[in-house]
Amino acid sequence: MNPKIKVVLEQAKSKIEQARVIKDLEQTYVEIFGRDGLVTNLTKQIKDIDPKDRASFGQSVNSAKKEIVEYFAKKRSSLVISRSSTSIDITAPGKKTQLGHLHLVSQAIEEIVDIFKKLGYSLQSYPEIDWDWYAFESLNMPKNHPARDDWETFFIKGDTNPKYGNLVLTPHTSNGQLREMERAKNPPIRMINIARCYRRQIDVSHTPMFHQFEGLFVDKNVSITDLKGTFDFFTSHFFGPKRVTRLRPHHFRFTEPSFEVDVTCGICMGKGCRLCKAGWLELGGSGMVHPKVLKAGGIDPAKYNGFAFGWGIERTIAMKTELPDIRLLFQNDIRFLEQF
Ligand code: FA5
Repeated sequence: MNPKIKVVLEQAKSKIEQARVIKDLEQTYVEIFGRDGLVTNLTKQIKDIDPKDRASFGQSVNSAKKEIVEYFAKKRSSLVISRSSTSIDITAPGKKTQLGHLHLVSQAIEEIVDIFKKLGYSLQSYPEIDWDWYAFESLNMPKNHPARDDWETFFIKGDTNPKYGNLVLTPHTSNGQLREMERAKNPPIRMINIARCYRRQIDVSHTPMFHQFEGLFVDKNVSITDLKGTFDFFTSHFFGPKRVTRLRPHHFRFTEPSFEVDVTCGICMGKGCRLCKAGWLELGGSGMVHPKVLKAGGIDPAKYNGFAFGWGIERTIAMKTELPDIRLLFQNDIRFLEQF
């Protein structure tokens, strides 16, 4: 190699070698390939070389250029690697990992199940899409009965069974009553069925999808005081010992007698306020299981009787936390959910 080219090559390499950070390397590039750079000046000399040596001089300049460019590339990647390995600032504060928690509805479900387990109830799961027979007919609500209107049901087109009728999105968890009687066959029965329910309703206290918990107790000589005692136990454990229940006569086709269950308002404790008006908030429906329902479930009403109840989880939460609108539970607003 021509000694001039060799000198430039060595100078260029040594300059590149001295670069400590990428920025130095950019400056070095200008010094080598810039307008007045080492290699640029070498290239300018080609025209002054004796014509017989010019070609080989030119080729040597080119191969020196190539070597320098490769040298640059190597140096650049070594600087990038060392930059990334030294750029961790171990004194910087760590990023806080956000911890989630169970949704309010799931928390309430766990709490409710725990309370009823203490009374010997077992949790069962029954379909959320079920036959008309389980949702209505077996519950003493024959086809075209006006009582069905209260449930504002979503019907599923297509599937019809000669014995069981249409498929519906269950409007309440009471379909679990018959299914549990069929499963257990013989009393005693103590069941809790928690499931999603669907109705064509939406406002501050109604959502088209909500959760209910259904309780069913069947045994010999069950009385209304057993039913009332069960509600008092639930209320004092879920809402606290200061709140009490009352039964208000009502009508359901599948219980006789039937009651609405009220709990004293958590704000005024029964005195009456803007939220509750008269001191009480409605928890749900209940009653002594109708003999026709027991019969439909294969249980002899002459030997056994029992009670059933069905309450909305979202409304129960609203009554505990003084929620003004149950739709908040399904809007997934983190600012709301974080509060629980
Ligand atoms: C029933 O659904 C009966 N199956 C309850 C029952 C079971 C009575 C067993 C007797 C024996 P009702 O339609 O009132 O009853 O609903 C019960 C509760 O479900 C209501 O008190 C309310 O808490 C809740 N609920 C009803 N519809 C909605 C809705 N659209 N959104 C939120 N909660 C609702």
